[in-house]
Amino acid sequence: MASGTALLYDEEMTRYKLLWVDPACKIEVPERLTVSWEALHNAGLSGRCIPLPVRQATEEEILLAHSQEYLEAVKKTPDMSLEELMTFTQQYGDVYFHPNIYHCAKLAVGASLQLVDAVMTGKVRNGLALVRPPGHHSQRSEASGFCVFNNVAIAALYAKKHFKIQRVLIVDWDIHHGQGLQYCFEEDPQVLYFSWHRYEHQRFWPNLRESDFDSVGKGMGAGFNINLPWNKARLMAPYFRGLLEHCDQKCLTWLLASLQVGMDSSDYLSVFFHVLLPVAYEFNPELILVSAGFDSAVGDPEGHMCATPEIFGHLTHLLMSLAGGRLCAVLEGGYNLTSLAQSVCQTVQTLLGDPPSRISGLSSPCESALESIQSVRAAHQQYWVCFKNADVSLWPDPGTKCSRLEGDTQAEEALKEGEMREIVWPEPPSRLAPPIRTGVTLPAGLEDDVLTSCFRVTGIPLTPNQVAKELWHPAVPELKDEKVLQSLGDILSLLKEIEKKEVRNGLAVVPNVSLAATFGVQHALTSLTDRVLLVFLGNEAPVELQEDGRVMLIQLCSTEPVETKSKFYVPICLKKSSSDVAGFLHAVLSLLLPLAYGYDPGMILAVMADCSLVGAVAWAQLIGLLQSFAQGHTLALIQGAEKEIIRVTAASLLGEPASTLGPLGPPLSENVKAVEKERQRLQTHWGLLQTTGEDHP
Ligand code: Q9C
Ligand code: ZN
Repeated sequence: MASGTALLYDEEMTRYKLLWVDPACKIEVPERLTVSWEALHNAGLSGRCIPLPVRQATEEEILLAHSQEYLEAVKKTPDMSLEELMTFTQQYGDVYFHPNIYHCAKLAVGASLQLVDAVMTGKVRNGLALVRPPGHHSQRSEASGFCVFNNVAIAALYAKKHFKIQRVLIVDWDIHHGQGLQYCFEEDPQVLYFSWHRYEHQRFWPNLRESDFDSVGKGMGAGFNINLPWNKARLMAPYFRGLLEHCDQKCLTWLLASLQVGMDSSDYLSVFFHVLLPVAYEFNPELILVSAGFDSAVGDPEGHMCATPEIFGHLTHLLMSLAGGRLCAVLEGGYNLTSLAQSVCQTVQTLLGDPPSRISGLSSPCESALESIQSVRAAHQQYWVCFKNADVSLWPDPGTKCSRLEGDTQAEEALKEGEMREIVWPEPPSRLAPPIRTGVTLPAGLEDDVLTSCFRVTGIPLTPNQVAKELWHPAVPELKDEKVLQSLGDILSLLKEIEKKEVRNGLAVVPNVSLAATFGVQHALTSLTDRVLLVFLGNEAPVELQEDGRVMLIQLCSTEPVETKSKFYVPICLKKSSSDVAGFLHAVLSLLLPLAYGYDPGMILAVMADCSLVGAVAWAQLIGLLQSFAQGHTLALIQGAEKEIIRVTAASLLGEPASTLGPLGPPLSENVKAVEKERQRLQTHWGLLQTTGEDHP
């Protein structure tokens, strides 16, 4: 299994800049690369990566995505005078040329290809290419939006050509629409392009009709182009103008600080849960390329969004469960140097395998985001079975648009300067990177190469009285069993190691999983955290839940559970779930992950009571995804000792990418219905479960 994170960077790519006055281009500066590189160095992250040399792309490689005429034209730029450069630049939109940009553009493509090579040959698991100029706006015969050659497009075509792969997923989380990527792949069913972008009903650059949700791809590529437009109007024009007129500077500053001007982490995660991830799992990519623009982070002068840099750690982590972990991130935009550097660090630290930070205070996506989610799901329901079973009868016709909100450009201009000075956000907390990651207590005789990389923890001897005290229950008959008592000592020992930060997560094979889970929850609540998420696969719910919210129980079972009104108890009854992998995945993506993000647990107990409920690969995927939460503090408890389950659980806890789920068929419709019923019951309590706007419940 490939391991290691590649980092590609060459100082040469800082050696070009804007040589004349152009307000549209002044934000694209060489410091974008130097601050990112220095931040990685200062955080001790670049030292943990595998440095790979950057090379120039060959002409043949550039011609994979560009025309000969365009290449010949760009080739002449190193010899142009300042005046000639300015004239050459003028034929394109929002881009500039410099005598050294051709050289840098060849390095940017070459770095992306070196990264693809290293990942596809298994030299590394994943990586990031820190490059300038960016690529996703550049087209076959056109430079655009600071981009000269389309780094990611060429990388995808190169991967298809040299490694004979048939499914590449491109995730473009830059705040602009990568129209160059869309044009390159819109007829290609082997490359799935996903982009979210600030759109504002075509008022935002590049102002293209084809950036809307109804551009789904063409011909054979229909369904393989997914656009998620962000349409929130930032200023409610008449209302805001009135306020401005009666406002002094101080009042204005306060007003701006309290205004939510863009999408936040809740909006981004909702799109991942309800649009991108379901399609991505169904597509089953062999490689993921990320057009990693960080102008979608807070503080950016282009994006004006509100998502904090920590979110990129999570977006990265959510994608790392796909394609066997083969992920290549290539820098695109990002113009607030502080926000950019922090976001780059968050991304790289997740690629390296450290658990993402906890994200607190997530709420619901905003109305406008919900409307876009709903629209794109409706537009794509004929192409993807994951959208097919949901009730779409109430969805708006994808052809109908909501009324265009009038922006007030004058007010916007007046505000820009002051606004950018005001945006502040807390520095991301330093993340946990314990030296040893997975503690195990296992029965003897279970030797395996995966398990040897775990840290063997010795159980703490317990008396029935000590256990009874912890459980607040004087007489538990099972405690007479020596093995049961010993397994509780194992759990106690693992939890203490986690508390000491000696290990991040743990695995125990236990004879009585219900008692073990109850004991684990109680102990975690006493000494580790005030919120435990218990993910329980089995028919007998183990703990008696209090309504105080200190425990959330998500139970996957095969028998009909009792009706509940609790927002902390989520029973999901799945029929034939071990064969209906698609149904299981639907439950995980549309219910479990949004709930867990909303709940923000400090500890996770993942309990496998009944191995017949779900296959080893699906379970391993779940364990991998759960590492997004609680700083990776997961305790996995398994009843019985099915060797394969133990092995894949340990591998996932160690951070190895789970095997892919393979091509997914349609989920059983009764399972989709069961999930939908719970989702609807809970969506008023847990906003990340929502998929539809208020007008279309
Ligand atoms: N207000 C990338 O992020 N428009 N390109 C600038 C200035 C062009 C962005 C308008 C933005 C291009 C890779
Ligand atoms: Zn951008």
